[in-house]
Formats: sequence, structure tokens, C-alpha cells
Amino acid sequence: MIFFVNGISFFLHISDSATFLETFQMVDSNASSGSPEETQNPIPDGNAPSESDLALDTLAQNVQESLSLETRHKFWETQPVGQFKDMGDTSLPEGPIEPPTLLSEVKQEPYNLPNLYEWINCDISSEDMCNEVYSLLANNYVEDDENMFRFNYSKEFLRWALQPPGYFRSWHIGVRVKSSKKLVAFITGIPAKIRVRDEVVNMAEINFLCVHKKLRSKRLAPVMIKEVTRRVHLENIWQAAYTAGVVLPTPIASCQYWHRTLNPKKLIDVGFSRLGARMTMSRTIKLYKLPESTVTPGFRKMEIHDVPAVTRLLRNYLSQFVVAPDFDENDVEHWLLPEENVVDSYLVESSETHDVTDFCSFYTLPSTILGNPNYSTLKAAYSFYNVSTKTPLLQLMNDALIVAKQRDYDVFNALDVMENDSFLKELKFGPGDGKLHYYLYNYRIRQALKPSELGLVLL
Ligand code: MYA
Repeated sequence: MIFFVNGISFFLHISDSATFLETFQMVDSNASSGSPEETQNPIPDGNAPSESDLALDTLAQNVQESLSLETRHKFWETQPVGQFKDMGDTSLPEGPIEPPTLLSEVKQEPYNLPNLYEWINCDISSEDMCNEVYSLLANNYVEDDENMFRFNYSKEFLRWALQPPGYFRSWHIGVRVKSSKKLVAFITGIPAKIRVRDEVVNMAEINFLCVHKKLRSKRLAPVMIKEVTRRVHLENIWQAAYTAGVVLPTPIASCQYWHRTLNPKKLIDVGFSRLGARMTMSRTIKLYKLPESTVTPGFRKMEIHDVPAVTRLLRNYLSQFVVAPDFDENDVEHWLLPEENVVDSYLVESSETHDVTDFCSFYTLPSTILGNPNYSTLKAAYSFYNVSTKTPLLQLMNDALIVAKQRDYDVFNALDVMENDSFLKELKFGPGDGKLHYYLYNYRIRQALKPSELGLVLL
């Protein structure tokens, strides 16, 4: 029934010919740390090829060349990330791709921008700056393929997402027009400890990369990425994690969004979903109806005094995944303590022992509905971290759906990460049509992971 993934656009970047701004191009190509290698077609062994074999080979080679032309990544081929040509080569070691350099060798001054533009540090605590960032993103950030919806991160959400414990103001980077002061591009990093197998790595999580619609395809994004990389290096951090709807070299995992309809009439009216075959509106409403109140005894909102118990529960749970955050109590307080319209967390407290046995959480990320006369906003909840030890995960998540419905969300979204697969179909989530790819910068994983091996949710 759901035919479409909210918010993640999926498109291939074909090499962009004559539109580069000169300086962007210069900075982008100066980055080369090696020349891209041409892959040779291996000479097939065995019998001498027949004429038709040769014709086929030529055809295959032509197809291969035209394909590789389209999928070349001029920028990403120069970066310490898993390269497509190395896919499946399990002889390469896991871990950092490049060793750290001395801090004194990190470029001290920012990358060049064309003369009309300048870098700024965005102080997101300032009301004015937060408004500017909010508007840039509200008008230019991620849309779906058909341009019907655009993410509309709230200002409170942006502050929460960008100011975790130990954050660096210098990692909240803007580009503005010198003369008008208009903000036209943005990228952010926040520090995070992320465990990959047995190793806890200090990383940056990179997010909110955005270039104003009028400045697209001018190679500004690679300059933004190089500048944030430089500033992360200056803090002696050499790895990063990020997600994107586009395929880049090379995902460590490719996940799918699933959507649980809470408000079927609105979702159908705005074109988020369609009435299924042989379904009427009233049957659809009945299908997605939820109980008025939650069913699990001891299910309640998380409070500040729960932080130590939730941290223990979560750390223990996340230890089973290949890639997961290494949360301490400060992180849990920041990321999971409920904040109105930003993040919601519920737990189950045993009436006998008062132990916290189960936990679920979701964050709030509305989307603007573009060009609909009746509705302007889609209120979406996104599944965050969930742990079940006593309450079955299915029941816990059904209670999460019930509270989301009580609080007027239109849809509840979840990725197929962690153990989510075990409840998605049963709780009437439908698959979206796009993918969310996870990436690590300067850290090689020998083989792509299954979504269920990921214990990490980025915003
Ligand atoms: S994901 C959200 C991304 N934002 C949006 O989708 C919002 C709407 N779109 C835009 O604002 C623009 O289209 C963006 C590209 C800014 C995305 N991640 O300047 P260009 C590559 C990485 O001509 P534009 C998020 O925020 C593209 O493949 N690279 O293109 C996580 C091509 O390179 P290559 C991307 O369309 C961000 C080059 O950029 C992405 O005007 C993680 C073209 O540049 C993308 N989402 O602008 C960033 N999209 O030729 C990486 C395109 O090689 C962080 N490109 O194919 C890496 C870690 C850094 C820190 C390291 C520390 C140690």
C-alpha cells in the first residue's frame, strides 16, 4: 500500500560537465590523493574466442565503459573510503584506511571559496542563526523523488541534534554570500564514540549537508565535505559516520524505511500512500485502527532518574551489533531523555522489582507537504532505539504506535536495522521504495553488513 519513501531522494549523480565554478573545481581536484585507476578487462582463459565471442566481449566492454563513465565519482574516488573496485576483496584489512597525520600537518586555513562567498561558524544557540539555518534547510534540504515532501527539522530539533555532549561549534559550518550575508550552504559534524566490532572509535557524525537549490551541481558539496574533514582532523579525529539516500563509494550497509500508517485518510489525501486494491477508505481506517491506550503494565515516560538504568539496558543491548554507538550516561541523558516535539522515550518498569526491563523511543521529524491545498505538514515519528528484555518487542512497539497515535502523528517510520524486522510486517508497516545507505569515512569494513547487524540510527 505504501509506494513511496518519505524524504529520501534516490538519484545518480552523473558527471557534471561545464557548470563548475572555477574555484570549487580547483579545490575539489586539488584533493586528489592518487589517480583513479582504469580497470582492465581480464583476458579470459581457456579456448581461443570465436568471432561471436569477440563481438560479445566488445559489446560487454562498451556497456561496462559507458556504465563506469556514468558512475564515476570524481570526488569520492580521491577519498579514504571503501572504493567500488575493492568490493568483495576480503584480503584488505578492516580498520583505518589512512593513518592519522601529525596535527601540525593538518591544513591550518580553510579551503578557498569563490570570492563572493565566505565561511561562517553557525552558532546554533543564537536565535537569529538558528532561524537562518532552519530556513535554509526548510527550503532546500532533502525531498522525495517526486518533490512532494521535504524534511522540516524544527529549530528545537536542530539544537538537540547539533549540541550533544562535547560538541564543537567549529563543526557547524555555513557558507554565505559576502554582500547579502545570505546563508547558502551548510554541513555539520558532531562527535560520537562508535564501536565497530571490538573497537570503540572516536568519530564525527556528519549530517545536514545542504546546498541552496540555485547553487547545485557546481561542486560546492566536495568543498564543504573537505572543510568539515579538515576541522574534524584539527580535533584529532580521523573517522566519520554518515547516511545518505544516494549511492556513493561504498555503503557499509543499505537499509530500507518502513512506514506504519497512523492517519490513513490524510496520508492518502496528500499522496503519501494509495488506497489498496479492493480497499475502501473505511476498511483502510479500520485496518490501521489502534487501541486507545497502551497495554503493557508499567509502561511510562522515561524520566531523568532513569538515565543510569536505561544506559545499562541500552549498552547491554547494543553490544550484539557490529556497528553501534558507545553511549555513556551523558549521551543517554542528551539523546533519550524526552523533549517535547523532539524525542520521546518510554520504558517498562517492573512493579515488583522496579527494574527497567524494556525501552522504546522515537524522534519527531515533520515533512512539509509541497503544493497541497489542504495540508502543509506531515507529522512523522521515527523509531530510534528500542530494547526488549521482558516485554515482547512486538507488544512494546505496538505501545509505541499507540502513544504516537494519541499524540497525533500521521505516520511512524522505522528502518530495518537492529531487530526491527521482527515486528515490521506484523505491526502493519509497509516498505518504502528508497534505501538509506550507511557509510564510514576512513574505516574499512571487509564485507557489507546486513541491516540487522547495525545498531546505529542517525538523524
Ligand atoms: S545526507 C543529506 C544530503 N542533503 C540533501 O540531500 C539535501 C538536498 N541536496 C543538496 O543540498 C545537494 O544536492 C547536496 C549535493 C549538498 C547533497 N553525501 O556540489 P555538487 C557528491 C555525500 O556538484 P550538489 C548528509 O547530510 C556527489 O556524489 N556526497 O552536488 C550526509 C558528487 O561527488 P562525486 C554527496 O547536488 C552528508 C559531488 O557531491 C552527496 O550541488 C555526508 C557533487 O557535488 C551526499 N548526500 O550538492 C557527507 N550528494 O563526483 C560526507 C552528492 O565524487 C561526509 N554528493 O560523485 C564524509 C565525512 C567527512 C568527515 C571526515 C572526518 C574524518
